[in-house]
Amino acid sequence: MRDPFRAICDDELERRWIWISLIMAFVMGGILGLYAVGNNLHPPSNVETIDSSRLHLTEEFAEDNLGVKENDDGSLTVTMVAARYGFFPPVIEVPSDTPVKFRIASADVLHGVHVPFTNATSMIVPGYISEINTSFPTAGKYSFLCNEYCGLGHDSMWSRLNVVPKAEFILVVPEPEEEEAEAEEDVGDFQI
Ligand SMILES: [Cu+2]
Repeated sequence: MRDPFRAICDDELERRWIWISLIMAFVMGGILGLYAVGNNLHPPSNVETIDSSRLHLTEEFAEDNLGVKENDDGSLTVTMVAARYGFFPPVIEVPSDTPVKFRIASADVLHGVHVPFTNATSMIVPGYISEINTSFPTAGKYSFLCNEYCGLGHDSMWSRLNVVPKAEFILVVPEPEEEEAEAEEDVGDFQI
């Protein structure tokens, strides 16, 4: 077979290296493809914009509304804010074998999220809401890591994800009435 690179390169050794570098590029691309398919990784498909500087004024990403919520179909939605240098709320608890949708927005710069040993990974781009749809078959303590360099404190930007066995999971829903009552009590103490 005639070497197709003969037309652009006369030197035999150089042509050999062109082939070697092309083969290396294809092998590396193939490994990436196999890894992505084998680990069930998908490119993010949700395109939803939000004003990152006003997250606290939105209903969904206001501080009181962050955390785990149960949907009508039994799946869970976890709403989180990524900000230098942490994820809020800092500890999340979800049951195993249950569909979980993470909705995460950045309050400042580009962040990322990666949960090692799972397929949960995404960039968190300011101005967009990142969505990750996954479920965790194995109960345990997982780390929720930022994997995009976001500043000097990036190394310590991580939080905890506890996956508890489905039968043991109890969703704690804060009751607003109680909080109000406590607040009134506090004011009463202060006046005395
Ligand atoms: Cu970071």
